[in-house]
Amino acid sequence: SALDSAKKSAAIKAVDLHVQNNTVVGVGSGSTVVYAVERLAERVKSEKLNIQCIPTSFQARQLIIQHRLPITDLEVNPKLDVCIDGADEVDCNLTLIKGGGGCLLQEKIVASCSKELIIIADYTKNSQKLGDQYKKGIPIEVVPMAYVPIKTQIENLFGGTVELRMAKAKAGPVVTDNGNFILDWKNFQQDYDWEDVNKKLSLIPGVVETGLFIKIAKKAYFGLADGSVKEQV
Ligand code: DER
Repeated sequence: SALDSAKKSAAIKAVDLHVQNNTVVGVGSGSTVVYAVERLAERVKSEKLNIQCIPTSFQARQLIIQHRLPITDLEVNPKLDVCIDGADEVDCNLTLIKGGGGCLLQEKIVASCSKELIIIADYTKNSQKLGDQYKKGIPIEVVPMAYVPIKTQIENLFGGTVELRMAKAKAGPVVTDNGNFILDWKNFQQDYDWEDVNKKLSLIPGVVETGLFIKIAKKAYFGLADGSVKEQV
């Protein structure tokens, strides 16, 4: 599909421009990153590249292992050269919504340990303001016992509606790789000062991490329907 070829072209561009010999690369989560891991495996094989990969989820871990790429972790490599990851939406300031795949906590941790976070996405993620195209809400990872008071607190402080993310292939709520729940904050005001909102959200007891990535991403590559790639810095 046009969307898949858009994802693939963004992924190839990012891997080819940001990964070289001896790079320690953070591997993000979601569907776009699959193309990046495939490109990494291709280049390791053809160029005999020596790289090490750090996963940001069980899914990323499986991808790295399936492609027989060298795997490491933050204990051994607490500083990475680059993290390549997807996003649910990117605004004009390179502020991201992440967590659509429920992996935001480890994604943000690994991104914070990387010299640069490079975002790869298809054209549907390229917005002016958060909320223009992505309607599933801002994901917030929370300690399960506190999800109701946190939901109430967010709605009282900032408006909108907060929903507990329910699983599709399992009865009950989604449980993250870290044993937590995800709240999705929908119908939020689009002209918020996201840095201020993010700080206030993070201070609510029981909030583990938010899907707002502010001043973290260095660059975004958007694959377009015609196979070309648009860059945003
Ligand atoms: O959960 C995440 O943050 C992922 O990066 C995800 O949002 C991107 O998913 P996609 O590449 O499948 O659109």
